[in-house]
Amino acid sequence: MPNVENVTSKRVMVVGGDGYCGWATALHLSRLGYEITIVDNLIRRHWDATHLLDSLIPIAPIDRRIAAWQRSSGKTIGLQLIDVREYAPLAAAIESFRPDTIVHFGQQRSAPFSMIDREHTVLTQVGNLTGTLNILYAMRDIVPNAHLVKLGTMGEYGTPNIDIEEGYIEIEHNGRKDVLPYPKQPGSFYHLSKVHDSDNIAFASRVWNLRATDLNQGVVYGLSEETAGHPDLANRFDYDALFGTVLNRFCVEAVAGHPLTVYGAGGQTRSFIDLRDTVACLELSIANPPAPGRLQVFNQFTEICSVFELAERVQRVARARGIACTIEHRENPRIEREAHYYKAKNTSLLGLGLQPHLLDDRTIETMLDIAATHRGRISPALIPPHVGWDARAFEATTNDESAVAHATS
Ligand code: NAD
Ligand code: USQ
Repeated sequence: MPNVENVTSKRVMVVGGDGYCGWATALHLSRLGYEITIVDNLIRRHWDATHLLDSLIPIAPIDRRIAAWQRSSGKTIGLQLIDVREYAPLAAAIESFRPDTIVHFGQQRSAPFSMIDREHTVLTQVGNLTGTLNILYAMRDIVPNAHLVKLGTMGEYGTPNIDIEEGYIEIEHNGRKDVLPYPKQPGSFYHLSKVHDSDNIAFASRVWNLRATDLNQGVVYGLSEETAGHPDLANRFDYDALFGTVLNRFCVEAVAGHPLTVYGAGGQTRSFIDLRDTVACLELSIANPPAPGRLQVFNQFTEICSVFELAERVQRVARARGIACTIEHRENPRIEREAHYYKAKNTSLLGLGLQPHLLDDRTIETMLDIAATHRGRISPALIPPHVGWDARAFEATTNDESAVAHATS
């Protein structure tokens, strides 16, 4: 456990601190003794309402969450209801709080949401890039020694037929060598927004001598410890087809008696991380800022697994608990490789001391228990995917019942 007295960063601004990763991180850092201010415009709650979605676990309004944390921990968390796409309020918040670290989770983070239509693509890319650019300018002009810890994503790399390095790769070309940014081939307009962000942050770090860390995080699952103490501290748990991530979805589907929705063949291989490790990675990244001028990149995941293997693991654990559980290969709404090479490096955070919570049966059981506890809130209508990467082709196939795939036991 790091002692906050020994690290230079004490004031941390958590942008997106009302969200899944952000709320868990804010509480974790607050418990460790960091002074925390959350910046959030609560737009994710608005998007949920607009798309008729709801977190499986009910979440309290942000002011009640913060009050509950103060009662249970004795610690205060500041709150600024600010949209980081607006420069003036963001600059004022940074001027008054003067953070040592700005952790940036505050973006539109769903790949399917970004592929709904032109408006959602523009909203995702313009919104995500604008927020990051505003933060970079505010750092340059107000807190040039602060450290930006920015959430990127493993999906920035795509699925190349060579090993994935951490941000940079040494290339020899025509007899000369250089260490260059790793090539990016992301799979959605959302993932592309993270690639553009990475380039913008690398450039700003270089020309303005800023300190920044890009955390290329894998798919997150589960819950962290600090949110367990009181219902008002509870974290969101998304299982719907827009924002739900794959393992959270499979666990809810198993409990709901819905076949596990493997898209296509299921050979899509991805990197994964438990939310308990996400908060630990944030703690380690904050404590280990880079020298100014060069973007530091960490791959933030603990294991690699195909979607079908994941479904089989959930099915095995569910069946052992007496839950009848089937796996369904659905028409894939995404355009992505369903069988491919995948090997990615994640040694930096392990080298800094990360002790991973690997996905074991106990963790899956805990997630099935969460789903069972909130069974009455599961809406089966939220499970089937309804956004396709090629909308016209996807609508044509999903309207044809015979094309929606078969169940396997
Ligand atoms: P989330 O949707 O639960 O939370 C995002 C939060 O940011 C919300 O509270 C939202 O209101 C806020 N926000 C969005 N736009 C904002 C703006 N313009 N101004 C202020 N606040 C804004 O998302 P999450 O799952 O917690 O993800 C957090 C970050 O981590 C995202 O950047 C995401 O890309 C990245 N990430 C998430 C995962 C995952 O599996 N959840 C995996 C890899 C990377
Ligand atoms: N998938 C299924 N069935 C489902 C849901 C998903 O087979 O019911 C498949 C998808 O086709 C995909 C994989 O599972 O191949 C992962 O999908 P996901 O929705 O869990 O994750 P993704 O869209 O990549 O996005 C999530 C977060 C995003 C984050 C990303 C990390 O929403 O914010 O950036 O995970 S990563 O994938 O490493 O880029």
